[in-house]
Amino acid sequence: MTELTPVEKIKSESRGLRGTIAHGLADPTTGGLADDDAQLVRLHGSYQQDDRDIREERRLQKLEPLWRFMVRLRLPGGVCTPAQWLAIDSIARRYANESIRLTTRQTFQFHGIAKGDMKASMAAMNAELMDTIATCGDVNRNVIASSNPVESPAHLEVAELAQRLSEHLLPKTRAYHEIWLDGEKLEGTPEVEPLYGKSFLPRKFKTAIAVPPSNDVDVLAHDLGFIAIVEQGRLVGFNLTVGGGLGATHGDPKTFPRLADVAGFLPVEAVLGVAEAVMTTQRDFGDRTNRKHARLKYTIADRGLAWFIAEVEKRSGVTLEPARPYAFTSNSDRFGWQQGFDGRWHRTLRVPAGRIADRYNQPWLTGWRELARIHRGDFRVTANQNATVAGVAEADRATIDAVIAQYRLDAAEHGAAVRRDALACVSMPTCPLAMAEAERYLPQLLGKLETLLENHGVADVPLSLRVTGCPNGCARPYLAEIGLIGKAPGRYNLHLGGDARGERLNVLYRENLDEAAILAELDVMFAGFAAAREPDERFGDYLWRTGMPAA
Ligand code: SRM
Ligand code: SF4
Repeated sequence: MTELTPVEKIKSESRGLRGTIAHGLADPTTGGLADDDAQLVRLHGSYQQDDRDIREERRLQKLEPLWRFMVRLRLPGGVCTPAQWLAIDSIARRYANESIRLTTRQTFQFHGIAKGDMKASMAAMNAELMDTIATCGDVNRNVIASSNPVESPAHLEVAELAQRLSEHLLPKTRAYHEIWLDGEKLEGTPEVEPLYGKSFLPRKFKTAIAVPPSNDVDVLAHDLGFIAIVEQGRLVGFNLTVGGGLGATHGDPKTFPRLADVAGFLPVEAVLGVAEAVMTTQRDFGDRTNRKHARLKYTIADRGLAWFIAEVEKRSGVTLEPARPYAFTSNSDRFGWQQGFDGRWHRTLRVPAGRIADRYNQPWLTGWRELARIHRGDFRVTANQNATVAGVAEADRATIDAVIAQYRLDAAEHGAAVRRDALACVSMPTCPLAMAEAERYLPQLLGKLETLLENHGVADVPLSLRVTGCPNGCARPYLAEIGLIGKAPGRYNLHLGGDARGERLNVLYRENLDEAAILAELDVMFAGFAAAREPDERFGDYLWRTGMPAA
């Protein structure tokens, strides 16, 4: 038998995710945690990182890496109140690196929190009823859902379901409260982890709910997904999707991005039971001997969809019906004011790469704080790294607009259309897995692409560009019309041909290109696109129609 991975031992011997984290937090001789605890702390929503910009300098000075923590909030459906936003702002200013990072899975990240400030940060989140439980690690992560707030009653139901699903699939250990919030220790009381057992899941597990025609959550990129079926204005159930996932390793064909399969239809009341069955099937059959082969997508690819569905039906007692018709039209966000079914207004604002900080001529951290001070609805974080000021009364729109104008919060919405849909993962300097820049490279790249697109007269055509610093795919680059996937500093693999609905993977076109080569390739293709484009045709569709250029 092949051996279990070391992470399996760490989880199963962790005493319900406690390990020696509490002890490590109190140890003033290092800014980090013991190796095993650094793994475990992920299941509490934090990653130990160091600043890679100064890693070498510190090594030469024989100093330990400058350990800091990235902390990710649990925010089902991306919903947060103004009071919560103000707490997030204050944590970012006081304990983190004075920025807030909106993620591709609808939540907030803080970067740069020192070990000594971790408990105070967690307490500040808890004071506003926020936690970070299970946002990282081998558990069901933050549940995401179509973020358009109250476009219809079905959207409201889905937002509420995201919350319930998240709660339902949470680990039950009290370790989080004990370690971070000085909660009472339940000495001697054996804890039962009904859904996870001692070893939790073989790998991360992600859940999303989409409400067609919007696929703003890229539901097919998730291990578990639900596509809302609305008939005669009523949410009647969901099409279940299983086995999506994007992470891959350069040069290892056994790893691959995979779109989820649509497995069948289920009524609303069956969702929690079926979700549990999908997750526990993966818990019991996922590969615990190889973390590169441990996601649900590989379990399904190896054993077959029919086997998987039969197992889920057996566990849940639910027989899936044939999938019902649905159609996605877009996986991007809609900017500008939108009116919901209840008459209230929603304003999604573009946040490039999800980073909200005060920069020269762009005081966005302060601007968003001012919005939170006056706003009487709620905020929604979108899975495209943007945020929505949601639930605004007609009478309040002018005040919101004034703050937006004062702090230039809409500055990123101007220029070529590609600026509005582009995504970039965090990458350098905090991500330990980054091979190339992403977030910090995006502004420069967009400027150059914009010039090319303008030269060819197609700058107004929507275009999805997604850049990541490595093949793990955190900005879902494999679904973009143009995906750039980091290979080495300044070099990327160029992927082409995603659609604009999150339903088609792109293909690797050229490897290891520098910027000049990328722009040269795209220049030729944009010229062809401009000349031969059919009405309303997107770049990715054009490439397929005209025969994808051979690599
Ligand atoms: Fe991710 C690991 C950031 C969404 C696939 N991801 C990481 C880590 C934690 C690096 C690490 O393991 O040490 C990155 C932290 C960087 C930093 O400094 O903040 C990181 N991932 C992110 C975020 C912040 C990217 C962003 O720019 O928004 C996203 C946080 C989402 C959230 O709120 O939970 C993020 N990651 C994704 C997505 C997109 C999605 O889920 O829709 C994917 C692809 C989908 C998927 O999971 O297949 C993704 N992240 C990965 C993987 C590859 C997993 C795999 O199956 O191979 C890793 C590496 C790993 O798990 O070993 C990873
Ligand atoms: Fe880091 Fe790679 Fe994810 Fe980017 S895609 S955040 S470089 S793990």
